[in-house]
Amino acid sequence: MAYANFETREIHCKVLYMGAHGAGKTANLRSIYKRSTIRLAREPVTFVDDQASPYEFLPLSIGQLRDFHVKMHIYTMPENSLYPTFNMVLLRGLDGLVFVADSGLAALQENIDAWSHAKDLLTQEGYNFSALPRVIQYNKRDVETAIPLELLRQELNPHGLQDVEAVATQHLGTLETIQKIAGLILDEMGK
Ligand SMILES: Nc1nc2c(ncn2[C@@H]2O[C@H](COP(=O)(O)OP(=O)(O)O)[C@@H](O)[C@H]2O)c(=O)[nH]1
Ligand SMILES: [Mg+2]
Repeated sequence: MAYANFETREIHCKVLYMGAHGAGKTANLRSIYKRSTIRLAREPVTFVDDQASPYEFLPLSIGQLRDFHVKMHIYTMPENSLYPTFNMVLLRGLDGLVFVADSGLAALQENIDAWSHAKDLLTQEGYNFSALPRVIQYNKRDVETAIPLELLRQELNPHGLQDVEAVATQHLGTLETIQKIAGLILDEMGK
């Protein structure tokens, strides 16, 4: 849960990136790191689960809110992890969720399954899924087989959540995604 430390004048919040294997979670973290101006870490931290599906962490400063410095703790969770207890720990105290989808046609079913899996995991952990700040990112807009945006929206975003088009490997849409989720979280805190 987001918290404000009045002594250090910091607000901390926790965001998790989920999505099918290969959708671009790692590419997002790398891009955010590369494009962020205030760095809190030397690079994203990788927790190797197996080489192909790492968990990652990146602390990020996202600026000032009145006289508070807002810090975001960003994690990625690999799909199909062999460590359910690790997932449980990562899921504790979430303030927001970013779901990264691969826009390529061949990945559609995997995206749908991963999105439904994300919902199940969060619900099992006691979250009211529909009340949690969520942003959907349609990544890999550059691939030849990219599904038209409106169709992707129909499949993955019937409720009209905030969404962003991205090409993480070209740093397009990655910071915008963070800004959107941060905006939703801070709105929520303001309530
Ligand atoms: N063409 C293209 N490739 C991407 C994009 N984002 C990620 N990739 C590639 O897709 C593969 C899987 O990305 P990765 O970030 O490791 O996916 P993860 O499993 O969700 O962490 C890698 O080879 C990336 O370079 C993108 O926007 N466009
Ligand atoms: Mg990854």
